[in-house]
Amino acid sequence: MRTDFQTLRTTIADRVLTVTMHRPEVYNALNETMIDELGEVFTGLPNALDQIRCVVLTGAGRAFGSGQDLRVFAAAYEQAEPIVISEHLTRYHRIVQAMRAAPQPIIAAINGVAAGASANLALACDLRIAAEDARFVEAFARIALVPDAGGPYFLTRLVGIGKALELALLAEEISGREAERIGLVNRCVAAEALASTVRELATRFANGPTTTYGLIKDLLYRSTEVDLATSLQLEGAAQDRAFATRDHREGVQAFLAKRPPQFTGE
Ligand code: T3D
Repeated sequence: MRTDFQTLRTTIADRVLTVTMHRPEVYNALNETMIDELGEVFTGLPNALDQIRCVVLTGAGRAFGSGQDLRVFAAAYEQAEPIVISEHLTRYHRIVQAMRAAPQPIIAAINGVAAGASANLALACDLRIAAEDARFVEAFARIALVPDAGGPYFLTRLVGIGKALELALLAEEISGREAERIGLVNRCVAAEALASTVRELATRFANGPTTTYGLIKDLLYRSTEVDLATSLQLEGAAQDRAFATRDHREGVQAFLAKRPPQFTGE
């Protein structure tokens, strides 16, 4: 995976890829380059399993991200050829679909404000850890847009339709603590503990059964969309595949030998 991105900083350490959205002067607003670079990183994950077994997505400076760069919109209104937003959105959809398809667990480390499409990219991650001073805002209605970038799908599933409507219609900020209380984030921690909390989780995932994690992700996400009978079929098919992994055998052998398992991700 290349590392010479214009709008991202990426590092790989101990099989954890950290992706930092890096336009701090505009709170990491998503311009075309950043959207496409994120798409490139996340679509590359299935082919990088030997190097990367967990991903952390975060923002540089004081924000996780402020959503779509609104100066790009303002410039687009002036163009003779109007942009078709649904076409533009497919570039966000590429990121969201790739996050969901990646076998590696993806953690959002929410270090500050997360607004609009940036908030919704955090929702598309598998786990969210927020700093106490993080803020979330489904900012879309403030500029008379509907939530996008996967927000309608993930927001309703994470907090339920009632809270999702409140967040989307009022477009008011909520704190990291409130986000934890309503289930929008998994954990809210003191700002100074964010990096160490995320590192601990990421290390755990990077040493875990990655193929099985991918099966778990796929099974649980798909189970939110299907009836019981279909979910039971899906779990059978997924368990056949998990049962055939090296890591499953290693897990059982380690249990019987009373030693910690050494998972390779296969
Ligand atoms: O197909 C498509 O692309 C459609 C997709 C749409 C997806 C969307 O994301 S729509 C929603 C877009 N985002 C917003 O509407 C949020 C706009 N920003 C804000 O409401 C606030 O900036 C924040 C709540 C995020 C943070 O507020 P605050 O008071 O802490 O900071 P600030 O002073 O407003 O912002 C700091 C700087 O970042 C400031 O620059 P300056 O004045 O110091 O030079 C501000 O202009 C800049 N900034 C913040 N958000 C954006 C931005 N610049 C460009 N685009 C932004 N979205």
